Amino acid sequence: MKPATAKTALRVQDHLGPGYRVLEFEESTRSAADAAAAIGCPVAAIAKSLVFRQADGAPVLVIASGTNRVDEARVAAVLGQPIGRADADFVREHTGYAIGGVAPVGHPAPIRTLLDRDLLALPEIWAAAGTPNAVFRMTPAQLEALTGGEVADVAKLP
Ligand code: 5CA
Repeated sequence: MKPATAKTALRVQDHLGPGYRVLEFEESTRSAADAAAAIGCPVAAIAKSLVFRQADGAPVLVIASGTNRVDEARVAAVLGQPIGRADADFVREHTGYAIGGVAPVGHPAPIRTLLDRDLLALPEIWAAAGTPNAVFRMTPAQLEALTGGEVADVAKLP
């Protein structure tokens, strides 16, 4: 583990400023399970960034706890319109990042963002920072401030 060196991760570090530290791992942090294993944190503390496409074509970023599955019907209810999963090109076009590295900041244009209510109860969380082996740590309050996201009930019920 070392400070960020990849160009995209350094760009995320610039967006975040000196109050945050983007870390790069030798191991993959591409999935929530990978990231939790590399960091040594609970999978629930990984903030998964999932991009959906609204019926009107606009992107929506849902940031969910690593142990939750996103319930598309609940997301659609919040948005007031149906959604579908984004493909890799749509994700890159609207976030500037590849799947597995989608950071909650630094998108080419602002994206409506929903924050999984379950993340708010945790002392600290980790999110991707631009590449599939870069992450950074924040509190849930910091995630809210960084994204301007709306706290919502988006998780599939068990
Ligand atoms: N770096 C880790 C955690 S810090 C990370 O980015 N995890 S993630 O969960 O936010 O991003 C991977 C997510 O991308 C997966 O949860 C999955 O929902 C989504 N995904 C994976 N493959 C595809 C695909 N082919 N098309 C659309 N979404 C995908």
